[in-house]
Amino acid sequence: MGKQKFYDTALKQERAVLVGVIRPGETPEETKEYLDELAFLVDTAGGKVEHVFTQKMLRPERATFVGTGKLEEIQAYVKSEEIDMVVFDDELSPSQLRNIERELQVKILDRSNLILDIFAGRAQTAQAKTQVELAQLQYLLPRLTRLWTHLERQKGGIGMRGPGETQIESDRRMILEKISLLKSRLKLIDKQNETQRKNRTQLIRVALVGYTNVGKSTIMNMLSKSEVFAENKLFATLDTTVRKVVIDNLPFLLSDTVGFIRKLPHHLVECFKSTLDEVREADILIHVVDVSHTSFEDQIGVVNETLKDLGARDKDTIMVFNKIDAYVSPEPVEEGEDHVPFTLAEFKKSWMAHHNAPALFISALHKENLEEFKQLLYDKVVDLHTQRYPYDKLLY
Ligand SMILES: Nc1nc2c(ncn2[C@@H]2O[C@H](COP(=O)(O)OP(=O)(O)OP(=O)(O)O)[C@@H](O)[C@H]2O)c(=O)[nH]1
Ligand SMILES: [Mg+2]
Repeated sequence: MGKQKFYDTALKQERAVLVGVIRPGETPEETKEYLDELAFLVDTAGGKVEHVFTQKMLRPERATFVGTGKLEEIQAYVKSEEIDMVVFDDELSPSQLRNIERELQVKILDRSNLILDIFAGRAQTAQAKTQVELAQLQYLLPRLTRLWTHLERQKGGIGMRGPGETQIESDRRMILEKISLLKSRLKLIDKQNETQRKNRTQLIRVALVGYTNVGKSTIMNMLSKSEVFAENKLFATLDTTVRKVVIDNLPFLLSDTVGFIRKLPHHLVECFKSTLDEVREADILIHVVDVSHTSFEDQIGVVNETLKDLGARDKDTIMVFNKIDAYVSPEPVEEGEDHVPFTLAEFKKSWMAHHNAPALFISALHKENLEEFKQLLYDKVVDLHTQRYPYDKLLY
């Protein structure tokens, strides 16, 4: 697997601080999880997290997201430590963004535009590029005024209002035109893809789904001997890849798609719906879980919710608990002992094995228990294939 240089490391690495609000009822572990994930996103985007600010609040402040005192604290830190950007864990409203930017005088990002930025850097095909650009413009549109207030401040207020508004208006018109252009381009691409999919006859379609970074592409590569880009960064995969896989003379189609994440920006989900057609139209889903991740249970929940959004929740599903090599038990088995890795037998006895769907425990990286996985997949595909094409010679 070739490692791809994603961002130009010759550029100075941007120094970031994170800001999160702790809501009532949230445990310290949950808060840590959320902010660790945000830090991983910053890392994926090429930045370096220097500090994390949190504030306990019932709900974020309407004007500045965090309270005035906290904002002053952040401001002092940003100044003294020469911070380049401040990243908020939730989507900021256009006015929050404007107010915070005025106070802090550095680049302000929220979770949504951080994810959009990563997506923009990852997109390879025309389809993904168009989808990301569309989502970015839709994100930008209500926030246009912010750009203009900068100029206003520099040039002084009186007499600027008129030309200012005109400028915003023409920018907005340009963006709206671009949005409709991108939408029609996407429609065309969708049509082409649909025709392509229709042409794939008589093959059962299996889709790998799961949270980002759980090992979907690694499994795809292992099963199909292909070379899909996989690495320990979020959203390594944006474009859907479909491969013909053969197990014991039985061919079927396997697709690898974009990973899901908590609080995925709404526009992005909308724009990526067509990429996710493979999931929506699949016969069988392989729901991959990174069992070594401390919040893998939450991740399963996020994936199930996203599948529900896509209308794909009720499909035949195989749960694959991956990365068993990296799993350590949450509690010491015996007093005084350290956390120990689970054995395969222990996994099979755990609650995970008694999920509603058939469950499997593997390590894609160490090629552990793959035979059982292949066998289960094979059985499922044969079942469906015989139901659907009872007279097909292929299987006899
Ligand atoms: N320890 C361990 N690491 C694994 C295993 N399978 C995959 N990984 C690693 O997990 C990281 C993510 O793997 P990918 O296959 O890129 O994950 P993905 O689900 O395709 O991720 P996105 O495309 O970003 O959503 C890589 O660094 C893999 O080497 C495993 O069984 N054990
Ligand atoms: Mg991937």
